[in-house]
Amino acid sequence: MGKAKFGVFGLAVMGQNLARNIARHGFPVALYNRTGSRTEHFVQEFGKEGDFTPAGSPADLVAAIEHPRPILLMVKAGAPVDDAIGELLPHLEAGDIVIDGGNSFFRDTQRRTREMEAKGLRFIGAGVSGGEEGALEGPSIMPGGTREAYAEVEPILSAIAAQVDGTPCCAYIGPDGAGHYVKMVHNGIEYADIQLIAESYDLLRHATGLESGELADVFRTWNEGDLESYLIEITSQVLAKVDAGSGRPLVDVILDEAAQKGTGKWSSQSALDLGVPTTSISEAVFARFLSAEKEQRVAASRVLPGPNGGRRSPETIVDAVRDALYASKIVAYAQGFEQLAAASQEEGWELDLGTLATIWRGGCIIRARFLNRIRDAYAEDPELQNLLLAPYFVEGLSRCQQAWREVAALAVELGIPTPAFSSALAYYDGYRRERSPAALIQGLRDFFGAHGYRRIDRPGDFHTRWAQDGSEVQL
Ligand code: NBP
Repeated sequence: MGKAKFGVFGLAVMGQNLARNIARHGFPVALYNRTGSRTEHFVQEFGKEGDFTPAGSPADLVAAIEHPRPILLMVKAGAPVDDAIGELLPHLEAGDIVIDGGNSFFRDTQRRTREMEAKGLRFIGAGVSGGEEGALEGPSIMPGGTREAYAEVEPILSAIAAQVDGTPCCAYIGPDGAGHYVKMVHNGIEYADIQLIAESYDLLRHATGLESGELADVFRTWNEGDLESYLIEITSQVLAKVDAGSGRPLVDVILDEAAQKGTGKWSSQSALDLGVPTTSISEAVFARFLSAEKEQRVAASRVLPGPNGGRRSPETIVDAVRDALYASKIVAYAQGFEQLAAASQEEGWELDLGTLATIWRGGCIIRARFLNRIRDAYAEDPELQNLLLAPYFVEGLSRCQQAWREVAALAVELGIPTPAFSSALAYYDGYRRERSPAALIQGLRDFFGAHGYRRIDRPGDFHTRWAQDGSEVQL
């Protein structure tokens, strides 16, 4: 038997399914996992699906693969990635390519790239989206590294990726940490998308009294229009699910504390560093934090008053909530893409935003009809500053903005928190504002801190002696 063409290190859910996907496409795969029983279990369960070579040690894994060796790491992000690289290093040879397919922090990827290249090895930081099912059936893959290293693994990555209209959902992203950065912002957008869906559900549930099964039908209908997407589709499925034990909708017996693994938080932290207002993503992260304060919320619910209820008929608000969701979603994506453009500029990555929209159309969690429109918007105007300004989205926002306002006002009136809807609307109104109140902010900063200000009628920096004679000095 010949040597394997590819190695997979780490056989938890993602590694297993990617290994099976690669083998199903005809590439012989060598396998290794720190805990050997996982490898044995894999071979028993799936060994017949393809040409697999199980390895009992990192040395055996390396020996089983044809040089130059592409080895995919699918281990927990953080220290385990460094541990895995450390175990492989003594056995690797110049030219071998280690691909980190986990959700690694992009700064770690930049460091690992430097360390590996200093040893004559090549490193690809690849974001992989699509969860368990995507890994097996076709994920969206976002590889960052050198172009020549990518060219060597491209045939395998493109083959196993999801395909939309004959185009693989995998493309070269940029140098070093670019792939993991893009995956991080993808996840940030996913947080915002999910939060907006949760707010739509909450508002409809409490304002109209519709039951989960009825709301499942609402989302199913929404999935036939502009909102068509994987997340809307599975929302309808989650809402329709009845708990076998209690007979109640499953969503009603799930504890209302949202967990997170960190990519949304990283995305917000990076946006703050870059000075990009990704309010929708940050509100989504904060909303998860607030949800996790369950005990406090239960206590506060008995003390802090809210408004006096009030119901609306579904006929009056279902379409309005759909429009508010669509408009807010446009803002969330516009903010995410603005962050990607800013990071690209800062890091010198030369990200192609249209390509990102293209490879997110399939395989990944935020896959949606909408991404075709984002791809088209960048194709029509590669210099587009903000997606809100693309003609297609201007039309959508114009159509939805009135309902959006009514929904935000209704949420306030009924005391239903909609931080993502409301902040997206505030961003929209702030962005389309020719003159903002920042003039007063500058005046205040100059008053208490002599920080200076610029004028609209003359060039230069100025300071006013506010507390003295009120005279102006040019700085
Ligand atoms: P996990 O993130 O749960 O990691 C488990 C794997 O890491 C096991 O193979 C485990 O080996 C290995 N590992 C650990 Br933990 N510490 C190690 C160490 N010090 N040295 C070597 N191996 C070590 O697996 P996953 O859910 O399959 O995810 C893999 C990566 O893909 C993660 O970065 C994750 O964030 C990312 N990702 C996950 C999803 C998803 O839907 N789950 C989607 C997209 C991306 P062991 O068996 O010996 O403990």
